[in-house]
Amino acid sequence: MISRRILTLALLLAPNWASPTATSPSMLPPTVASSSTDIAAVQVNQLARSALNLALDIVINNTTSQESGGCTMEKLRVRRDWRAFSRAQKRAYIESVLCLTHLPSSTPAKDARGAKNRYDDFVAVHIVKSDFVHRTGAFLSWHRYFVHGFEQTLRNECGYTGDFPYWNWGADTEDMTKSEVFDGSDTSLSGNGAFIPNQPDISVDMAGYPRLNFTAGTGGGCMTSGPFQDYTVDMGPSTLSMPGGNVSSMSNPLDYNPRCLKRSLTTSILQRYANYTAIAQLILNYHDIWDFETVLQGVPGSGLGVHGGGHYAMGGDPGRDMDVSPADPAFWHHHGMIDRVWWIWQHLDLDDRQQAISGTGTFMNQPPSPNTTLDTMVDLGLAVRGAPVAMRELMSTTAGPFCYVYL
Ligand SMILES: [Cu+2]
Repeated sequence: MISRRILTLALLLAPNWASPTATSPSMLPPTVASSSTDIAAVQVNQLARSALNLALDIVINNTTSQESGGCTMEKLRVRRDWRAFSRAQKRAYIESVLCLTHLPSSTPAKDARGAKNRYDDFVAVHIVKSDFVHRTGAFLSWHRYFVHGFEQTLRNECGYTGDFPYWNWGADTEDMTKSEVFDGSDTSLSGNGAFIPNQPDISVDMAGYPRLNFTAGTGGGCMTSGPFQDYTVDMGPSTLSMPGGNVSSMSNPLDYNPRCLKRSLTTSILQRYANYTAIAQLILNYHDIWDFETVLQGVPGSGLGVHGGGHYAMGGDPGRDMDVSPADPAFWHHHGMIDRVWWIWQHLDLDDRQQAISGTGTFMNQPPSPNTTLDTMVDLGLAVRGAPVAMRELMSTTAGPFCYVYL
């Protein structure tokens, strides 16, 4: 029986589904990023389409299912732009995230006193691992595993059956408050925080590099609408950039410190760092994994990259807190897109890029530590119990523990 999923994918891939190798010149993916964001938007789509074709070829031609950890067309999941979700699909996703916040935590109080519910388990492990999974060789793959672990938990413990979403940054650079992710409607992840006037600029200090300064944004206070209005951030702050340049942190960020979720949507940051041209440039201009992941995370002292850009554009608390950032439910949408960009980049040259790793095991190699390799073991702590896995298992989205592609 041909599964409906294959059929759906076939329709999505038309017209070049029938003969993916007979690509006409106009269908060739671009090699130079356009400075026009409108054209760059089309380019990013073309690049994603070509990655999808390649990924599907691999899954379809994979006859021995062990080779790919059992990823077949029947099992393959498709991650989609939040804007392409129907209202009902958005509600189902939101309900499942809220469901996690109502399930008991599986983290013992001795490990994280502030982990009060199942959602918090993911925040706790991110706080604990933060210095080992940011600006390290494990950044991209650990977060791929982390997002997947969250997705599996939504499915296994909250009955979620829909697709996993991503936040397509480039679509929201006109006005973040109108974003389908952040517009405050009942199908969003809630909106802006209440406006706090006269806030000084945000000033980001990164390990002694020149500071980066940004406007404090259009909110700053507790969120005033949407499904997560009553949601509580339970841990942190840990590394929270405050207006005025200070960093706020608890002596133990795993302690219980319940407070509202604050946002300060800052379109100018998203526009500067995560517009379609920036996305296309990131994918097309950097051929080495070190360059790619450094630009993606922001070259220290010179920019935020798409990664920091997305987090700081959400703003507020924990949006500007590297360690506690998953406590904002939009974290998963943002990191879905981070993973998608990496996935597209990998598929431009799978031979050289699929298994490419660069970096050590500590944040900006402080303190110095050995290089991360394909044999380095990583885990998700108590959020998703299970044996640690080797980095090599996390490099393909259609092998190892994964079986998904992006539209
Ligand atoms: Cu992170």
